[in-house]
Amino acid sequence: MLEMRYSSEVARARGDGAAIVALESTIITHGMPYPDNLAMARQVEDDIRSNGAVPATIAVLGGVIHVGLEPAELERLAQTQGALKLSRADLAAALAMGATGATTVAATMICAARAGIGVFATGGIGGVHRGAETSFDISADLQELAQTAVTVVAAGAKAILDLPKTLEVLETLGVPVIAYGQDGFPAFWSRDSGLPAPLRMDDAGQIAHAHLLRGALGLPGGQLVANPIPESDEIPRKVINGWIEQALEDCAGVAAKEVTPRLLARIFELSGGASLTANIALVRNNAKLGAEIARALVSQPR
Ligand code: PSU
Repeated sequence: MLEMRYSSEVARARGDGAAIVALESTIITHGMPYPDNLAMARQVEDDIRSNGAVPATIAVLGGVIHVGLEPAELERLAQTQGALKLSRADLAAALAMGATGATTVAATMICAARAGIGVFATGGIGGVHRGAETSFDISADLQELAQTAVTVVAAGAKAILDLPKTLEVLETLGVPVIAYGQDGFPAFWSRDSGLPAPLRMDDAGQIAHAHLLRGALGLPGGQLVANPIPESDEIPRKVINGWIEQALEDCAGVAAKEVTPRLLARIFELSGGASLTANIALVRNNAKLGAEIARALVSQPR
């Protein structure tokens, strides 16, 4: 009843037991403008290949979950105007309706887990929005991390969010938040948020081992690996914070699924494109670490 279509590259990798890294598609359709989004998506796939793993970009095309997109499918999706943004709540309905849409972190985790893929690389997860105490706007990504066993590599949570509250909710949900190679929790465009990360690991093998041990313990849910943006690509916190404040002001009144894409687009304008350059650099950096973790995962004894 549930059809999952695999790209030829991913089908081969599954047959061979090779390392696979899942990638989301909302970042392509809602996170970046065309044609930068297409260039980024191709580049990130190549980064995974050159680090010894196979990329599986996940999306829903014509009511079918695709795990891995053929080059022409990726090109078409990157140009699709008004593609749906599919999260946990929308996925089954979109399949039933034969819709085409991009998967968020939450929906990508669900599809990756179904396909037996344990590692997923993205830019930044969704989280608790500023003012959530009145708007109740909390991304479904957090609940997903609590229940679906996929290790997600991100540059922390997007700095447009309320980061202390995001960390609190992750703690409540029992989600391990592991900073990679530093003590602080990264803030997407900047290396440090000023907040300590609950856990730190410096080794991809250890992260893969912890992923398997959670399974052995019977714990549901995944891990958030918070990988700081490379130093040469970061935007200082003071600088990005000015643009974030302005964007929040300009986007007042925007609600629900629209909030994150609208804020990202406004910060892109205010920064003269600098936020996009940093965003692409951090996703590529996460893809590289994702490939290392995926390789460690397939080589560890179960
Ligand atoms: N990472 C990026 N850009 C993005 C996203 C992640 O660099 O646009 C997307 C992811 O799909 C994530 C979503 O799930 O933003 C968060 O949306 P919301 O806050 O509405 O849950």
